[in-house]
Amino acid sequence: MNTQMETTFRRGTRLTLNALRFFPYWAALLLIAGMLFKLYYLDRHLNVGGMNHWKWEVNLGAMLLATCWTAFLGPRARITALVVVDLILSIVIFSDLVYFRYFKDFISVPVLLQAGQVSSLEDSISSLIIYKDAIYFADLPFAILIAIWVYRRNSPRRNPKPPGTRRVRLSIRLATGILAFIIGYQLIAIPVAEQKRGWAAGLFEGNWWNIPIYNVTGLFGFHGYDAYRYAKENWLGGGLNDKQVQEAADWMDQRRSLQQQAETDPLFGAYKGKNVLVIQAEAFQTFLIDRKVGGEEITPNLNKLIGQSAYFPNFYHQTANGRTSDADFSTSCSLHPVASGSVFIRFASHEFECLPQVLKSAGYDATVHHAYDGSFWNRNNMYHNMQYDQFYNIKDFKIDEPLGWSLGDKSFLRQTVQQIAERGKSPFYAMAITLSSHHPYAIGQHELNVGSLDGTLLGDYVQAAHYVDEAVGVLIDELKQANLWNDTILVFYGDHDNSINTWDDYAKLFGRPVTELEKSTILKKVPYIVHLPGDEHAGVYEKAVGQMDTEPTILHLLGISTQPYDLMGVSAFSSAAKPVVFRNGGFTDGNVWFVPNNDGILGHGTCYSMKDGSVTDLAACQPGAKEARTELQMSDRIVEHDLVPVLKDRASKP
Ligand code: GP9
Ligand code: MN
Repeated sequence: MNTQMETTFRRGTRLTLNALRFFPYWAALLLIAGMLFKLYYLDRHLNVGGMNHWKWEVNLGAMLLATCWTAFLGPRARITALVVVDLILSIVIFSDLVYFRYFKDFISVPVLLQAGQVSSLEDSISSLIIYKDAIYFADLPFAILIAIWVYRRNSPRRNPKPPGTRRVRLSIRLATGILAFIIGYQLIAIPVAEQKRGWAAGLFEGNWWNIPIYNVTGLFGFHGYDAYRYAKENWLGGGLNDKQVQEAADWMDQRRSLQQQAETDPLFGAYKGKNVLVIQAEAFQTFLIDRKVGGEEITPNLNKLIGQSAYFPNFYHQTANGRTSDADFSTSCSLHPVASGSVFIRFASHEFECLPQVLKSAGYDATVHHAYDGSFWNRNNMYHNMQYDQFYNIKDFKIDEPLGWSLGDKSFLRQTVQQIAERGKSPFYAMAITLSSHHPYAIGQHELNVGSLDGTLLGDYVQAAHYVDEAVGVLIDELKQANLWNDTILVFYGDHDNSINTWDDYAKLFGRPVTELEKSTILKKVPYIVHLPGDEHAGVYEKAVGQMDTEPTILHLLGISTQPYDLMGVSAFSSAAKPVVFRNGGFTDGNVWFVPNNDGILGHGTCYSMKDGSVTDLAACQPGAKEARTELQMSDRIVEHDLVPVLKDRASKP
């Protein structure tokens, strides 16, 4: 019986192997099947809209395109190529996944251009990987074993010629490769064209967000499109036509008239000639303010400062995946960051009208201080372009308090005040960018009793924020000692969220569950504190404002008109209202809060009433959502196509 079974098994194996020789593309099919599973698994994990019914087709199409060329190769070269394709695509999926966990976006070509920064993110990266991710590489050992087996079977020594003459074999390879290419191309082109006729109309022109693009094209399709987009922008002359430039000019004129209202406000110019010190605090969020943990205030110094300042509890960050550099760009230059990568890296040579440049023309000394490598986020080049008089970077600081990524914020802020005082220039504009509270926040600070949050990311974050608050206390003391406190406008804001969305932990910290609306607002709210000399105009200002309103706010206080410039923000102190627009197309005007759906269709978004947090009729959000898209599009035109000098030129002509 046993021998009979063995004979049957052997015969079966021989037949299968012979069949495989007649159809030598089975390995490619195995790879395609494995990769489709990985893409499906990834999609479920990302949870950004689920598999729409076209996604299987576009993913299959992408895989046919990725493998069709291997049909032209002989058996050994083909199997090697397939293993390499498997490895590369698995790395692409895995890298996108890790990147997505932190940035909620995919890696694009501009992001790759800033990849030199990855070594600094090592601690963060390891905290973003989980053991289940091994699944993306689980097939590779088998792929290598199969490759060894194919190699052996096709060794010249054994020389088992595949069936058919050489000419027939070559024709079959050619026909298979071309057919796979045509089918693959159509499997992508037809669904994309179909969706562009429907909900995705304008998506590829607007480019406001990468997630809906992924939802149309699948992951590999997104990367293909992104490479094309980059090539078009940089090498294929994707310039704007006259009508598009005119639209941007008209839009800016409208915004300028809104800004002009601030100039009739009694506060306009009330602090003319005063110094300005702006503190951009790393990942510092509003929910920390006035909150206690273990009976102690997390931010006692900031709470005290708020009592003596103008405080904006409805201030929002407007960053995308350029993180710190995006916050810096939109506050300093009053435009939106770009949807992919960072303006600091992609467009550092373009012309903008940022605070240092504008204030220098009003006689200010302008410096920027950040205790980290000067090339990170391409700061050396961008700050030069922004016309700062000096950039104090890691080389200019004494590392007398090593903490986290570099120097602790206490020493950093102390030395920053010393640097300003040593320059002895007046008036001055200085910007200081803190770093101690950077993800993953484990800087060994344990002053607070965070209870059950001990050892969690949120627990470490709260401890780090408490340390930053102490550093603010040090800063205020130093400013007072240097006799600068009474002549300086101090602005403090957070650069972006902390990338923590473990809502159960937040519920523990708040002592109550987190509402759906809060899950969205918490991640966007960063504190905004403007301390004016003599504690003047202290109070809570409820107006909804965003980072890009900072430059006009400071110009307002100093009495410098925004009219000659192309800025998108409006002073936070002005009663002129405009919505705060987020990079993903969401917005708030203080009354409603719009969260776009991952498919990008306006009608699929969620509209919240901010009064009671309830979901309200989408009609209340739709006009604002359309305007938000236009605002993003106009900003992109100005930033990406270097329109500032063009608009200036037009304005100067009668
Ligand atoms: C490093 C700091 C961190 O210089 O700006 O940047 P981030 O990772 O928050 O964008
Ligand atoms: Mn940051």
